Amino acid sequence: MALATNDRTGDGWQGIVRSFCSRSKLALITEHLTDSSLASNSKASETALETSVHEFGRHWDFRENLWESSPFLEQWLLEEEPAQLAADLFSSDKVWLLRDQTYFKPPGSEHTPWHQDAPFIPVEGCSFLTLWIPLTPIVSSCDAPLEYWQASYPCCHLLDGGASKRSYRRYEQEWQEQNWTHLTTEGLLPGDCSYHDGWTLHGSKGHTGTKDRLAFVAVYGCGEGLLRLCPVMNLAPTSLRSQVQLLRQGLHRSCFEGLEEGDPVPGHHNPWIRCEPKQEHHIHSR
Ligand SMILES: O=C(O)CCC(=O)C(=O)O
Repeated sequence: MALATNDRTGDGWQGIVRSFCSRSKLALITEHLTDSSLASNSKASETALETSVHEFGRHWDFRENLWESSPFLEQWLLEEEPAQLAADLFSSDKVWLLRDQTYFKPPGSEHTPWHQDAPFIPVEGCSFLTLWIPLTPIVSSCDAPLEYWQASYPCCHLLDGGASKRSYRRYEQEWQEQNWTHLTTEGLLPGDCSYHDGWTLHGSKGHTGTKDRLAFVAVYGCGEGLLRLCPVMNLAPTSLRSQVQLLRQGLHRSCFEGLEEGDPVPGHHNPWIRCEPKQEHHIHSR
């Protein structure tokens, strides 16, 4: 396993790992994930979060917590390559699985608006790490690579929470003018992956390529914290506050069902990984 990139600037933390998983194994995972009988959440109906994502990304195949109905996926995410990478990046054995997600986008699909993951997770006191695992080659900018922007100084991004293409381009232009660092997952192949901490700004353009762009996402938490559904966000724009509230409620239902404000996290729905850290790649998020 070779770390090709490991960029830590003022805020956020991002990197790329080449060949973290063999192509043959990833092909099996892809076959499994694209099997139409694999349901999300082991629940019969769509979750609230899935509904809200579908309302925006009309063409996306967005499902979450597939591990709950698939022992094969559960083992991969808790014991094998992604789990080992999470243990290594956190340099910790106190790592648990928050969720998995599919971002399967057919040609013509909508962009993913710029966002940070941490404000949407209803937890205080834990660090979060997202592994973005492409199942199809990200050959060019047409294949909707995941993109990252990092300021060279620590700052809190109070984005307006808008999902329009105009807002996406406006931010991109602003950050370019301010000489922020821009990173892209263009060039990643199945078997490679990209990772970011909960405070890294990321998004992806609309998919203008000709083949489906399939990405699988696993989000891990580190340490123990508390369930926090309504954080104080006095300075944030109203649109961001409502988006945070909506998504925290969605995650409450899909990942922390039965827990109440202030309860300890991880709860009984959130499994610990079964790996010890082997390599030192420290991740420190807040
Ligand atoms: O693949 C995408 O377009 C979005 C993925 C994402 O937001 C994430 O990995 O946190």
